[in-house]
Amino acid sequence: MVLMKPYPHVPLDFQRMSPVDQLSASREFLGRMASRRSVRCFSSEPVAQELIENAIRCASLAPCGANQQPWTFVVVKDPEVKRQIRAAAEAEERESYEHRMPAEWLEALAPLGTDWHKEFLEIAPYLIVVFRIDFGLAQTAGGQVKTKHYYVQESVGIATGFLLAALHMSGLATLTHTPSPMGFLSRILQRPLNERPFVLIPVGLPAAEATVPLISKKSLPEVMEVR
Ligand code: IYR
Repeated sequence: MVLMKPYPHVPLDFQRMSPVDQLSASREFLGRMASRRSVRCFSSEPVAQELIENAIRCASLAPCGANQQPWTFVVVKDPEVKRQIRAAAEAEERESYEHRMPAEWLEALAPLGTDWHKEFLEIAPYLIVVFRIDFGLAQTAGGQVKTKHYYVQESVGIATGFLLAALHMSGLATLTHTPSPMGFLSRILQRPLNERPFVLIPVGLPAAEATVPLISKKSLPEVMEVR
């Protein structure tokens, strides 16, 4: 086996903050993130593409296994492609809600009031489809060879968290949508065989009449333990 040479090391660029500034930055970020909600009712109003690009740049800075960056973010704005995605998602979701989802799952979802209709897939100005790259494809003299990727699920999950936070901090509404199964996204978006859809994120502004379910989140003592 041929080991790659180690990267050269450079000084860390780290801005030390005063404790006072740290606290205020931490509280401000918490305050902004606390208002994030999953939105299912979008306005078709356009939003600047740079907001989407900056959020994806932010997502692509996420820490990841062996720095392999095993993700592709496909941005869909073409109405015809959005129409195809909605039609395919609704066909799968209808089948799921009517035949595939067990009673226990339907019961867990009942308070959210979701069903197979997914108008938001056509109405939101952008859909970001996150793909995970399960393995690399390297060209060698002997042809194409697969290279192993590490912690793909964790890495793409972290990047998606960065993406959702960046979009929210830019004043945009999002939904983490996982129509199941999602294979139609690979076909419609013509992705290579080493990529699999991870999550479909409609992005835009909420409709003026948007409502959200009145849910609560667990308190700090419920989610944190200090020892
Ligand atoms: N994918 C379906 C069902 C669904 C599943 C979960 I878990 C949710 O948190 C919400 C919905 C749908 O999008 O309707």
